[in-house]
Amino acid sequence: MVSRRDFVRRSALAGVSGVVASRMVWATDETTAPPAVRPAVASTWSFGVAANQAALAVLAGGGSALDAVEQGIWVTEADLTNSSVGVGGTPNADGVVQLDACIMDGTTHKAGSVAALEGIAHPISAARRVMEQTRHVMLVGEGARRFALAQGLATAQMPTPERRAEWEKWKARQAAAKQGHDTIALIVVDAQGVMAGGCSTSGLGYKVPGRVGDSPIIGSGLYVDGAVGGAGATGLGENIMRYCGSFAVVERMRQGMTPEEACLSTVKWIVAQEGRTEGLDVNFVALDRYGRAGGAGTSGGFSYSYNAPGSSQVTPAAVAVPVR
Ligand code: SD4
Repeated sequence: MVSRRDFVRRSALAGVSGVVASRMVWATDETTAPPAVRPAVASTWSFGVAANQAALAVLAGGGSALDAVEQGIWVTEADLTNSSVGVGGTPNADGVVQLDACIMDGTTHKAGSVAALEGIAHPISAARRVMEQTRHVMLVGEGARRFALAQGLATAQMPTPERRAEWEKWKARQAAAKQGHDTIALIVVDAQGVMAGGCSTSGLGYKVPGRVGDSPIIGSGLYVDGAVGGAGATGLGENIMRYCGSFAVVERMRQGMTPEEACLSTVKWIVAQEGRTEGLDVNFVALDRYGRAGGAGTSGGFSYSYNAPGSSQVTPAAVAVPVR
């Protein structure tokens, strides 16, 4: 039996050693640290540049890293030409748009998430409200929708007429699921090194109603640890979530890999497990706490966007070598 006094003393000692240990790690780390470029924002695909710029503007105006993530992703969610995110998203097999999103605070490791959310214009804001206004991490379906409405979040008519027409054509043909490639995952590091990230998607086009992909799953579509960095995913969620892909990338950065090395190593690991690159469609973007970005994927066509004050780049991601 541990007496109360013992317990208090042990806890205090554990607390002290915890502080010392983390300071030691910090000190060692800082001596070998690369020069930091902060603030910086990285996100999936070339359209991420507009979201990144909005995020940087929020930081420049004194907003927090979380504000920057939310406002950055708003830009993509409001873009009707983007057929895989927000209001312009592609519906499921029933013709209903079901949106997935999540957000994560790299400092506290708090997270919020919504899945299969219908009729709400900005699922990233619903995810943030889940994180900040409830004691939960994830809300789905009708419960998520009712929560978002109670929070006063804006509604939107979905699908758009264009997506509806596409869905009708698909329905007539009953073709294979539409392979959309527009999910946004966005990671921010502010000038002080505070990190946050978010992810938003309508998921795989014409999916089975109720299907949830990697994007709203913490550790799969997104993971942020402010002491290390953050990562986000895009591609075929079924192949990302079975490997906790974004968490795997962050853990590799924790072991000392650069963001690009960590993304590539994770993709190679998944490719090796699966014994194929064909049909895998697994892609990651990562940003570390020094503001270095990187990306890798199986698909070849994947690129990621990086923005910092005075710098805007769209970089084709490294591609994993096919298994022979
Ligand atoms: C999903 N990963 O729901 C998402 C889709 C995606 O680019 O990223 N498309 O599987």
